[in-house]
Amino acid sequence: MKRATRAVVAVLATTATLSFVVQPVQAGGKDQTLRSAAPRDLRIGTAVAGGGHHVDQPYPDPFPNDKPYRQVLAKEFNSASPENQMKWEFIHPERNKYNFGPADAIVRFARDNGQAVRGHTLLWHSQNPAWLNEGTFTEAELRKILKDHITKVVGRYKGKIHQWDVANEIFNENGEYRQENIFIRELGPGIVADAFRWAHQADPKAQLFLNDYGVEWPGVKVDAYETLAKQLLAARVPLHGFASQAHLSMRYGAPDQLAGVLQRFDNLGLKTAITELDVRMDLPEGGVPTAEQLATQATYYKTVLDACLAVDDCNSFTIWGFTDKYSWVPVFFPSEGAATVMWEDFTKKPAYYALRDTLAAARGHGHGHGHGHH
Ligand code: 9MR
Repeated sequence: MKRATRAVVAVLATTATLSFVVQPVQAGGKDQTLRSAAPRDLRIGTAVAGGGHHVDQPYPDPFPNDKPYRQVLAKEFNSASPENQMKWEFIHPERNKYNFGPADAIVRFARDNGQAVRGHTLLWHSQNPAWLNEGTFTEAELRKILKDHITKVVGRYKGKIHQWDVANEIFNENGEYRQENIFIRELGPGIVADAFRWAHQADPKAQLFLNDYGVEWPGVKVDAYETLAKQLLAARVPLHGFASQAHLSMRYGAPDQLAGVLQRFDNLGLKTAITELDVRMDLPEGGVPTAEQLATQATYYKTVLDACLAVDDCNSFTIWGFTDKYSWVPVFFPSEGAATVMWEDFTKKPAYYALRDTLAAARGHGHGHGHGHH
């Protein structure tokens, strides 16, 4: 976030002009938004709701149907991450059939609203289609399936994706390669490097990331990523970044060592990012958080943002949904919730203001002269 480079001055000038056009509300005053308050070199993103857990909920598909939701999405954010719409089971439901419509719609919306897109994800153990999980393939076939998928999906959005989560959650809590990942299990861990190479061939400008949860504190999982990152870089594999998802629970402390973790990857020359931040809490009887809980939640959000702001090349900060209306949290953790920065009616919680004020202060203190975005 801090370094200035000549090469990006032109890019920044373009970005500045663009954001003036699409964003009449400038930094300062009560009309400030997250994106208008943010330093120019920091993308502020959200997951775009659809697919996954939403499919079983009693509401229409959020992104295409909820107009007020789309308005807040456009106004507050300058980065968008398809929550499920680019995952294998969604975008590649049958072996010879791709379903690009919903992802295309998000990419178009992002372009129309001056937003970057984070692609999610290409190599993961979860949310893979039955034809893949249950098929019987030779090693050569499986390898070709992965290569074709990456080539096709990344290639379709060439030039339109800022960052791709190429490899998602590839290590378990002990820092071992996850054997649930069909590609790693059947083809060996070397497939990770190939996934990065194929993604780079398909879109040479996209920044390619490793992405995981449980890396907010130092430990064996972070060590495993650091070792892998060094190996990949030594082998000249096109790896560009390391991301912390940051799915947090107030049952555990705030991640006060996160800046140090990100710095270890920054030291390797990698970009870093926060990709899926939310902060869940145990809901009291009646389901309404106390003022104290909301204040604590705000400090967790701020801790994570401060960590990103403290590290030079942390250029992308994404929350995993902005409204409790569509959060994955209560569906997966029944006694917990209220994890996002806005209530169901899009009114703002203390956590929203903590983010906005912290962004505005960072911008005021001369951030915004760091690396640009292509
Ligand atoms: O938010 C996503 C939800 O809609 C899906 O049902 C769920 C299924 O695994 O995945 C959620 O997103 C996950 C993300 O893709 C990877 N990191 C953890 C996220 C929360 O589970």
